[in-house]
Amino acid sequence: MHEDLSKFHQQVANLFPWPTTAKEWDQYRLTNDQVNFFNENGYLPGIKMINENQLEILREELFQLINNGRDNSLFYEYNSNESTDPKTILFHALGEWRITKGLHDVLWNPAFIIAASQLLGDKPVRFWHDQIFYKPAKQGGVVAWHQDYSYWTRTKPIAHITCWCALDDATEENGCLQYIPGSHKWGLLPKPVIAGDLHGIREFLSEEQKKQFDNAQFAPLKAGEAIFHHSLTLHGSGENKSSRPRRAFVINAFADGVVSDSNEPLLAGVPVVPKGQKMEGQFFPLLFNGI
Ligand SMILES: O=C(O)CCC(=O)C(=O)O
Repeated sequence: MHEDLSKFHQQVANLFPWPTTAKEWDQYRLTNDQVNFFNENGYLPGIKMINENQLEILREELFQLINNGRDNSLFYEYNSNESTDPKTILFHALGEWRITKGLHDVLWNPAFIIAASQLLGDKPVRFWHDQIFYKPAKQGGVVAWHQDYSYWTRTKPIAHITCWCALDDATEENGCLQYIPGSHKWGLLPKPVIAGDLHGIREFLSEEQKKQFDNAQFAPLKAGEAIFHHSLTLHGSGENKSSRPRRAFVINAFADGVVSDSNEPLLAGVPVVPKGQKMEGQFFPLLFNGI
């Protein structure tokens, strides 16, 4: 039985050096241009998050979880293959921060928490949950176009952000993320089957919105880089037909103050946060309260 690392609300392996002065924090700050790009387009690519050493540790942890994690009850969700297409594979799991030290410590990566706070409008950052997405070489499945918040309406108000972090170079060939710039201003859409038809969302879109797909942008990343997106930004990713895997972990967070909007457990195995009550406690730690 693994120790549940959700009890620890700071780094446990000190994978990421913690700044001690304001100047050290400043090196992680986004520029005004980057924040403006995010506000205009709903995403921000190319943020350096992880060095070579850290990458090696995280890839090894991922390997162990993908190969030996199935029976670990600390996962909120574990899908060896969530793809609805029998010819492809999409590994998708939630809750790895509770299990391995590196994937726990990524939540307290200064480069993540500073950027997340700025992109949330200079707010304190609270953790929602994490995810692993793994598309194996040659047969990696799609993630349908969607808005993250369409799966999260059990929490409110909308003040959520996603940080997708590449553990391999992510390219058009191996199924990197794609975005519709500005779609975070469209309002909330219905949710499609996440690992189903790539274009399932289209049945819910107006002709004008469908036209915006002509302007879809691929978001290739180098291993160790992250992309942030707003929780209403429409995004998805295609198959991995290349000879290389496409591995990534994701941190989902929100501005402190978000409350539960459900009397059901918000994540499998996590005690109920009654409707209207603030999200906090063991499973929803405050990651950053300003410097
Ligand atoms: O890894 C992918 O292709 C999809 C990730 C995603 O949808 C997300 O992080 O919100």
